[in-house]
Amino acid sequence: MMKSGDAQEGRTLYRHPYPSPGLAAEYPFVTYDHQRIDDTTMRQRSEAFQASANRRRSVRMFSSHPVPLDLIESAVGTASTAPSGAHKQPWTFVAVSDPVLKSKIRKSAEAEEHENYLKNRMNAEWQEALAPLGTDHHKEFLEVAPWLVVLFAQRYEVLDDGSTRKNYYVKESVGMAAGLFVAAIHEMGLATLPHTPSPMAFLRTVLNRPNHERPFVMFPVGHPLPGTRVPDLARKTLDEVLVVVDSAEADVLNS
Ligand code: IYR
Repeated sequence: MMKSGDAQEGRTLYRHPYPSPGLAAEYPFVTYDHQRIDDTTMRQRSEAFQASANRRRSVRMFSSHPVPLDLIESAVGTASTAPSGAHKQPWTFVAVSDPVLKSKIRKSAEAEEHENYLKNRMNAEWQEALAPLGTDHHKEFLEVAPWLVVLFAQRYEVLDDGSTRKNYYVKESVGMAAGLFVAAIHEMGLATLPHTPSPMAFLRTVLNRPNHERPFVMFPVGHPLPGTRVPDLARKTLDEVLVVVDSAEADVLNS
């Protein structure tokens, strides 16, 4: 329920309210389902979320222990809440548990990565950046993990009559969906690794996806192998990733 004070605030802050009466007459609108939370509770929730997010690690050794499909469905459902250009939701998630298909995907990925690592398709600078992670062309996890979830970006939309419509900001949209997928998998207690075998066009053929879909990233999903090890990496500090422009800072910028 909106209090009359809030309605008043809206009238004084905005000369061009959204939606305009004309827009609301033409398209359906609903009141945003939102409950105002006090600062203390927001801090608690935010800190708990950050602490959980900060425990997430990309894992390369998965257990083969099965994971029920409904958990994958739930993560994809969360991912698909991502904001997208013109609300086109230009993504398709393909969840693979079939061992034969997983094996095919592993073989193709390893063949490409063999070229990358051993035939110098990745230059020295790139290989140097990867050295602390110790990645190589072996991708056994693609077969061991109970699920491979392949995320495709829809370059355009194909309507039922076969005509096409443009999608907008496809990479940005699909990137945000990918981030939410990673968060959802982590939050439910599973692990994943954003994996981009390069090039990965083979995924479209192997999974029989239409021409307007391009593989974007794939995610082996499962329980981490007990005792699995990850590189001892630190995350950048807030100082390194956040610039706050308050009035004092803005004075400097504007002078
Ligand atoms: N796609 C290769 C290489 C690779 C590249 C980056 I950048 C990484 O962060 C990790 C790996 C592979 O999957 O091995």
